[in-house]
Amino acid sequence: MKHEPKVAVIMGSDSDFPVVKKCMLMLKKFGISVDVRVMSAHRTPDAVACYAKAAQESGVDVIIAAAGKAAHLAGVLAAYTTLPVIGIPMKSSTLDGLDSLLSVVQMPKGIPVATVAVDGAENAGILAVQMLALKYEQLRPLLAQFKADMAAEVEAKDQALSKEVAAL
Ligand code: RP5
Repeated sequence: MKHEPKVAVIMGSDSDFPVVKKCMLMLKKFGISVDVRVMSAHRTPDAVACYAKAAQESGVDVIIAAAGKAAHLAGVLAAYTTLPVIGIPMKSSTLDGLDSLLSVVQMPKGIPVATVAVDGAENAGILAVQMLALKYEQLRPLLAQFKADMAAEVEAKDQALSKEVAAL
């Protein structure tokens, strides 16, 4: 059976899903198969450990983990696997996500977590696709097109604004 690119997107709580959904949609845009799960480093630690240990064997290439507050999910997953782990620090209700950001990014040496911005769900998806493109060549032109589309959008906005300014 031909191996297809696969990403695990794990969140600490279903309350994270409205933000995490943007990551999932980004991955789907590139045709990536996504395993979306709720698991908590604190509330279901055994499930997190089991998932991380089995991930590579079950065809997962990259793990994305979103969590808020004392956000240990990405770090704990990374402790149990050699797959690359991308962490999304969630904007929390009390400290605006600074707590989550520091918990995800400040990993001790030896266990890295590639951390995106607070609530940076889309970038987590894009970064995962860029990692996958090292192995799955068919993703490379799609990433190039994605960048070209973004540039065209900015150029269109620049032209529209120039017209608006000229008319003042
Ligand atoms: C974290 O605590 C979750 O990732 C979430 O961001 C935060 C709040 O979780 P709930 O209390 O809404 O379940 O573990």
